[in-house]
Amino acid sequence: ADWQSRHAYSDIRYEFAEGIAKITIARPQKRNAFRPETVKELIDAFHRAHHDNEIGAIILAGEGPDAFCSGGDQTVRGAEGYIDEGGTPHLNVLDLQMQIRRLPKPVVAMVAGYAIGGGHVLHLVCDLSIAADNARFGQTGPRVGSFDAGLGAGLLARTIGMKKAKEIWLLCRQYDAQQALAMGLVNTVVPLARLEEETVQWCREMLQLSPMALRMIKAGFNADTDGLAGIQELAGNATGLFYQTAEGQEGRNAWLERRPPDFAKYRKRP
Ligand code: 2NE
Repeated sequence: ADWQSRHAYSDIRYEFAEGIAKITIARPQKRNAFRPETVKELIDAFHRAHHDNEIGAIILAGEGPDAFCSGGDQTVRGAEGYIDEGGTPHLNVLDLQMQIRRLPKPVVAMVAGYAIGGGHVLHLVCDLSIAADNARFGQTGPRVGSFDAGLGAGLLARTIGMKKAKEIWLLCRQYDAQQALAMGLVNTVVPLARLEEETVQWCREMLQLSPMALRMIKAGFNADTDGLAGIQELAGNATGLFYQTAEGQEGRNAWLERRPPDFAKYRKRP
């Protein structure tokens, strides 16, 4: 794809081509570990992609062949969390995880190299994961004094099953791309040289499909895991569809015209 930069950031790149946004964590010297500023920029970029009518699918990637993301930047981890340049501690990647789930467009993780720790959870929360043959997956929390007992645990268990999810967290091993494929942690594995081509092809296929149907089915997949907030997402989409009906518009019109609404003409569907 012919990527064009759409906004300049310091820690990430935000590019666009063919209705696809590509968001790339660009700290390869740290295996694309994120610091609070990185996450702040990612949240901003995902917000742009969310609200851009031209964009129908989003790729999340890491710069270079060595890593998708190695999680929180341990060099800025202070006594109270990951410290931003102003000295304030954060765990703002949890907001990013939920943002990806609530975003009503498919998000595809394009994984070359390591997806480790909080970086592993980032690929997990994406709707699809395309892995290069050099990809390696794992959690390190219990080794480095951290854990993600939210989506990092529960969504992992729902994705690959409870026993395997517990193994990943309780032993902190690494798994190669074929092992990840076998446990249903990624959708496909391709040679590193073909990673972007394959990922873009998956996005192109989704761009041929109904955006509303994709939006509804994504919300449906996430609804039970996200509880009432997940149902709210699904319900908000239903309200959006209802607004587009004559029946929904009759209520608005009646109010604007200062008359009682006439809903009698609408079918009481079985
Ligand atoms: C990712 C991994 C396995 C890569 O190993 P390797 O051997 O390919 O590279 P190396 O030499 O370890 O790393 C290259 C450079 O990147 C830095 C390293 O310190 C090294 O820097 P230099 O020595 O060249 O200056 N680097 C790598 N990962 C980093 C990180 N996370 N923070 C800061 N610098 C990093 C290997 O590097 C590794 O195991 N990395 C650590 C993975 C990790 O434990 N991440 C944190 C998990 S906790 C978390 O992410 C989290 C959470 O649990 C809950 C909420 C939010 C976040």
